[in-house]
Amino acid sequence: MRTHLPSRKVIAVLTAALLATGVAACGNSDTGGSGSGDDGKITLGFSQVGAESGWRTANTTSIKEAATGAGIDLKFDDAQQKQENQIKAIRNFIQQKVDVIAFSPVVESGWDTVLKEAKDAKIPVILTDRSVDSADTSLYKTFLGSDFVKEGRLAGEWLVEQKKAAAGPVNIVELQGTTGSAPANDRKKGFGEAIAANPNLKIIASQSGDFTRAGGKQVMEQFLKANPKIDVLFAHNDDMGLGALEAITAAGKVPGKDITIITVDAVKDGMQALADGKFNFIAECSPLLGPQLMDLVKKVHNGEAVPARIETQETTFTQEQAKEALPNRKY
Ligand code: GYE
Repeated sequence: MRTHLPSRKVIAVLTAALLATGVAACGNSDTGGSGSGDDGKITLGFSQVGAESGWRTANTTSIKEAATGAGIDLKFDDAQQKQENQIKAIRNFIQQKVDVIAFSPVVESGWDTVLKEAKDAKIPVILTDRSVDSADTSLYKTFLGSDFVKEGRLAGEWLVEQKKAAAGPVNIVELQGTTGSAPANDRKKGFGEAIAANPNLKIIASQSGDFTRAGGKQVMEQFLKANPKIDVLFAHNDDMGLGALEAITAAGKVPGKDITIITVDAVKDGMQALADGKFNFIAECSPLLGPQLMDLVKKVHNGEAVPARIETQETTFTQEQAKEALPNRKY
């Protein structure tokens, strides 16, 4: 048997590899380092759902700007709409000993274990935008966000009023948000409860478009193929409604006229479609949660008591109201 001494070339390759790992570890400031201390700033680990919609983009901007404004050191992670990525990000934040963790849970279920880990590490958790269905509410300090059931109900009540004179069946198709997410579950519930007031109003098809334009377009194409008579579309967000517009136009129908379109969010593109007469009604959902979140971060970090639930203030828009509001719309 011959023993080999490492050649010069091998040593050079090994050194390069070591250097590369070293550089990567230093350069990865988003996931490395420790919590507060060095500069006295509060460190907030925030796990965002993804970048699936105009709402989400506005929400991310609001959070980043508010953190900078409040002098909070933000470690931001984008989970690309995957729960496993959010769990990983939260575990990273725990390891880094951040001061506070906030996140917008992509789905409602399956958080108890990781939330318990944060609690054991004595890191307070704030839920923003979406909630979890954990029975143990001591796993988080507060939930800041909208009342999604109410949004669905407002959308449904508007439709009931519009169609009160309808003599025959009104066929509704529903584009649901991400399966298992709080806004999809709750908007469906609120809308369904409201339209139960008129037995003529029937949901004939309901499917997830994952809160994206592409999803909305694709599912609407299927709806149109399978159902010759569609009177109403209820989309759980503007983006899916905007995607559906393309499918509706391609099928030779006039959105806003042949098909009444109701959405949720009221982001700029949605409001534009409403002002243009392509959408008929929007229930607002505000993404501007950043300033309130940073306030809460400071309070829980100081050990101050905070309300268990903080609800966002919202309204609704008709086509006329959208025309008025559009010039001043920030997102
Ligand atoms: O309506 C949708 C986004 O959780 C309220 O998520 C949020 C929803 C919003 O993708 O556009």
